[in-house]
Amino acid sequence: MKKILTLTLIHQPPRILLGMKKRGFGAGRWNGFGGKLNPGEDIVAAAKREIKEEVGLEILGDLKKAGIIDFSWAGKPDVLQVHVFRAEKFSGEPVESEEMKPQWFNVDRIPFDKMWSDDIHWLPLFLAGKTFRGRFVFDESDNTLEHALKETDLLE
Ligand code: 8OG
Repeated sequence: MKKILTLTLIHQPPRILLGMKKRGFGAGRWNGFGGKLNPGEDIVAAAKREIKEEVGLEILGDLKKAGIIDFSWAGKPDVLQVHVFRAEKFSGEPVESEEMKPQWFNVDRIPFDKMWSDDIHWLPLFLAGKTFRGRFVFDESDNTLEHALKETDLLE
């Protein structure tokens, strides 16, 4: 079964806003903001809702699609399809929520050792303003066993 999720990173060079996930899936890792779609909700609306819920920010202007990545675990049929968005402008101040503790990082000091193991592969493309399509397979400890990643202009 394929599940669609959103992931938005707020990038204001030379800084990027990440959140420490405090509970649930991916707890203990720095990440962008996002989650599952509500029934009937479109992907961009879901991405904006999650940013508001998790870090209290209203995105100004368009969310730009940066990439689509399929994640799966070896031997398991389920696929998480994560739609990655970039945002630049927002109104409000980042606030800590039940789910996330936000912090700005300089792009030279991204805490990859406390992030999902795939991020070190695709985040450089994101930071360079590229669009990409990727596929990662993890082991049971979420280490990347295999991956494919390419720059592409064509994102659905
Ligand atoms: O609703 P929930 O908090 O479970 O959503 C999970 C969030 O984590 C969602 O924004 C998508 C994101 N996410 C994954 N897998 C990975 C991954 O491997 N790397 C990164 N950076 N984010 C991920 O679900």
